[in-house]
Amino acid sequence: MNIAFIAMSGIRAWDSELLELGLSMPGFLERSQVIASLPSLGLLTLAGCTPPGHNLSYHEIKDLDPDLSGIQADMVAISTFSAQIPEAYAVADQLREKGIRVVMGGLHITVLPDEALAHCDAVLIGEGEDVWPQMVEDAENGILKSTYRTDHEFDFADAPLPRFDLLDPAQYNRLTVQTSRGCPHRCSFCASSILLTEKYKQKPVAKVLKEIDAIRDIWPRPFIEFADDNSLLNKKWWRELLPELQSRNIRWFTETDISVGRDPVFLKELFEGGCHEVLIGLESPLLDGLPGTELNSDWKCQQLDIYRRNIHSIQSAGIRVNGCFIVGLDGQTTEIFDAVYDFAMELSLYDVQITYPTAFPGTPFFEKLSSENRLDLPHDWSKRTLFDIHFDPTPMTREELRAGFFDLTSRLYSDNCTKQRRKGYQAQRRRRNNPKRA
Ligand code: B12
Ligand code: SF4
Repeated sequence: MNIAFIAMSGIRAWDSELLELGLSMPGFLERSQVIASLPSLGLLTLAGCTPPGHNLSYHEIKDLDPDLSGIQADMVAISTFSAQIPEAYAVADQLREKGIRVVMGGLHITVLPDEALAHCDAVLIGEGEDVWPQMVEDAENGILKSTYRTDHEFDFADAPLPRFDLLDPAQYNRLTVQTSRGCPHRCSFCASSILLTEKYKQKPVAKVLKEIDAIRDIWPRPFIEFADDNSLLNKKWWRELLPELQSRNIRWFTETDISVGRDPVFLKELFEGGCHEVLIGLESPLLDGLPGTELNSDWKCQQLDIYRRNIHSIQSAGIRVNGCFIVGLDGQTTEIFDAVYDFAMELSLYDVQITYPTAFPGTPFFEKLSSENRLDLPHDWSKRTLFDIHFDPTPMTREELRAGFFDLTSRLYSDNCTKQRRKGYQAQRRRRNNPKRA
């Protein structure tokens, strides 16, 4: 069969005033450009476990003609998150009208498979690796079922090599590798791979290196983004990987939690192993909004006291922190805007990300807002962008939240403020021990 993989590429946001503002903010624009051009690792992974004998092609939706004439396939696999789901369904409808079989999967479809089945021939609920080969075989034999479901945890020891060779590397400024899936925490709003797995599981180091080497075959000096929920928890595992990354001169970025700042020795090893930046969900610099955010043990509340110390340790070690704040959490008042601004400036956060709370389907946060009748109805999944308000906040009004968000955006991402934060970061590094990268 000819199988085409279609990724709903790009980032989404609908608030036109915010977009206009963002376009004049160097800091905002910079991050959007970096992240807008990442390929879908989910699809490349499926391509990697497709049984032999099929012709595979990978497409970003932004590169296809509106009539989808570039897609000549027997079957199309679409991966999408919530924000692009209406577009993805429109693409699926269009392809089916042409007589092409369409299958869908991913985080949104896993939660709402019946919604998707109105637009495609088959859905996959859960992790893809173990079930995808069966879906392909069934499609080939004309016995494709409508619903497939993973009934056990996928073992990362069997992880396939994603088909990076299907990409045109000139289209991307970084590529992703997944080292782990899941997270030991349970944040009420989290719609990441904790929706796919109960466990925190890691790929064998040798598999990760194989993926990195496959990327180096198409791109000699790549920048890697580890597409994990919470990467840096298992130091023993990283101590195996880091020297290998160092010897390959790999530069990388990842997402983790604030606990990484506790151990200066580990931070030094991370720096030497090519870690450039870590994205950390700080959520709030004030206690307001934090209680009840992490559902296992209110972990995020307990960490607030160490935010300053740990961020300072990480940045002093030469690793940039991208601090992420959610403004508009229940309990936050308009004080939150100045608090985030002051915190980012005081700590000289190299990068900052501010987003609205977002009710992704399948999350406890969604259930809470829904039971309190605070969500805009009917559900418009396209507003689940992190940058569009789609619920009634409390105690702030929507107007206060939006106005405060705009004001904070224009202050935080202004040229001056970005320069000042980055100058502060450089000073932190110099003051510590002036580390030089290998
Ligand atoms: C890398 C990343 C991106 C990249 C690349 C996106 C892409 N095209 O894949 C960039 C930076 C572009 C990005 C952008 C956005 N992202 Co993003 N991103 C991630 C991140 C960190 C990792 C995703 C990843 O690569 N996972 C690894 C792969 C292997 O897993 P997977 O995709 O789930 O695929 C597996 C299964 O789901 C399944 N599967 C997936 N697709 C399909 C399709 C078929 C047919 C089948 C059978 C199976 C299947 O099989 C795969 C193997 O098991 C996650 C956080 C996380 N840790 O999950 C957020 C995350 C996915 N992003 C999120 C969001 C909100 C966005 C944006 C909407 C933000 C915005 N305002 O625009 C945009 C839009 C994304 C887009 N255009 O697709 C949310 C999505 C939540 C949701 N339910 O919608 C997440 C979970 C983070 C969060 N804040 O909670 N993102
Ligand atoms: S720490 Fe991050 S990845 Fe883990 S559950 Fe919370 S939001 Fe999700």
